[in-house]
Amino acid sequence: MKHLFSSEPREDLYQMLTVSFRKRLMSAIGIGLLSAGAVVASTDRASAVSFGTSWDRDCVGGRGAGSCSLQNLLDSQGIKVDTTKPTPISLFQRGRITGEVLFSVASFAPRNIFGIYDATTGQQTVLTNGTPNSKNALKTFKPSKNQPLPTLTFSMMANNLFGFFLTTPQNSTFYSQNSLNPNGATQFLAYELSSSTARRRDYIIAFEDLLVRRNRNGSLNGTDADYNDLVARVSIEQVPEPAAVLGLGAVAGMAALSRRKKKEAMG
Ligand SMILES: [Ca+2]
Repeated sequence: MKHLFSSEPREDLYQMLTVSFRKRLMSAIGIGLLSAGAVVASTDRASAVSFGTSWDRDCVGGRGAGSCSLQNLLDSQGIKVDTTKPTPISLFQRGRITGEVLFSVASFAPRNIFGIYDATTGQQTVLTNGTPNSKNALKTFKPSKNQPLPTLTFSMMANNLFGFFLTTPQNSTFYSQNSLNPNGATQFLAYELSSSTARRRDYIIAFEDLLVRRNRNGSLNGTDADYNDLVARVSIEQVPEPAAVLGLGAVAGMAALSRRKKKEAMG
């Protein structure tokens, strides 16, 4: 077996799901519209993060819990990111999204549903479908010395401002916007990579799939907050606005018309 799981980008990967609007999602609309104007509540973005000790063991380069930390796993893949300093972004500009899941150290992995949601309408587009053993389902993938990298890639167009979501088998959906999560919990981290250009933004994104909450004494309650449960590399490339393309089309049409008129006049 060449890869633990392997999937070519396919049309059927991007199953469109229309979600019923719940209260929280309705507030997403307001927040989406606000952020379009570059005004976002600071609680909506993770600008700092407090990692817990991972419950996972024996990842690459070691045997203890530390070997499964997000930092160690990214380091092991040669990705230069300081995980203590996430990029404070929760919604992303429209564009062509390409990327790949890097790893998913989670028992929920085969049943987690990962995708994007339109910040304005709340409409979700699924990237990995959460059906165990299906071609587009994730599998638990723990990088270690002898395991090849998975190649679950995705490529799709986001026509509007969007965020990322993760729906778990516990029927929780976690959003890149903290304000949509229970108690405003931080379930999503983003790290912009130095390979970003003016036209293309590159990120590492990371989800924690158990609700991050704390006891009164500050200790974690029911979660390890290790953010290694679904980690992907994502690029978002700017593309011309549909209106601009239409505009160019109209200009070309006018030019053709005027050429034809000239020709008619001459002929
Ligand atoms: Ca976790």
